[in-house]
Amino acid sequence: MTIKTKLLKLLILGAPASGKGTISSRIVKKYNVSHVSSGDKLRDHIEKQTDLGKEVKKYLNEGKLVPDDVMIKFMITELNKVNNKSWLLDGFPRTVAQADALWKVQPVDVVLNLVVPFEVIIDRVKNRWVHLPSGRVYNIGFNTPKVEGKDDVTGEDLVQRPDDKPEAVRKRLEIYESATRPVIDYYRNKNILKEFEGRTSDEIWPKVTAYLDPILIK
Ligand code: G5P
Ligand code: MG
Repeated sequence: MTIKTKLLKLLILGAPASGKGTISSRIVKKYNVSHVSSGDKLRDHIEKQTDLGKEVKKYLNEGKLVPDDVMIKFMITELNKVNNKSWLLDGFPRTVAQADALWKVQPVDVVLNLVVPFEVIIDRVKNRWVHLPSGRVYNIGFNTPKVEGKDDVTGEDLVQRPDDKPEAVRKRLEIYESATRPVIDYYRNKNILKEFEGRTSDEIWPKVTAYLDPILIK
């Protein structure tokens, strides 16, 4: 049974590896919204070796942010492709300049912020495996793939992300603190921010549904 939902613009924030992708896929399944993940889309361009992929590859590999002008143009185009469906944006905006640009064209309705301790995050990235074409993500011991190194749905190879190397993870956490933390305040000041704390996605998920059910279900 699909749940009838209102058309809304949702956003999920959180540090690298805080579980944005994991919680997003559960939201997509339960509420039938479109997941628009900037990181997944960029990795897909890199994999397909498009012009954009070639331009952004070094930023992703080193854990640095892709310049605002490139990201804003790319993500606003991607959002405009979603028709007549609620969307859930993940990974964008990551700077106040991006948040401002988005607000001017697509003001979001609801912002979820995942708050997970940094020591938990560092542990997770070591065990993360991804299926690049779909963005499906696994973690050994949490959601272990049925066959080691293979995607559950397609049976294709899983890979580790180059930016999950310890040095790149450190860089991503540093950038998160300096550039992305102000984005949380940006939405707090607009009174549309809701924070969810926990050490695991299973602990966070019931809190998310308790909050979203009354907002999203008709
Ligand atoms: P991304 O792709 O947006 P990040 O760094 O923000 O990358 P990431 O790493 O994708 O975020 P996540 O989505 O928050 O993490 O987390 P996840 O993948 O769901 O979970 C992390 C791991 O933990 C997984 O293996 C998952 O299975 C596991 N896990 C989840 N919950 C649990 C649990 O409860 N227990 C356990 N044990 N495991 C669990 O951005 C990547 C790069 O793209 C560029 C930048 O270069 C960026 O570094 N980029 C941008 N640049 C500029 N502006 C933007 N807007 C950009 N967007 C992307
Ligand atoms: Mg992600």
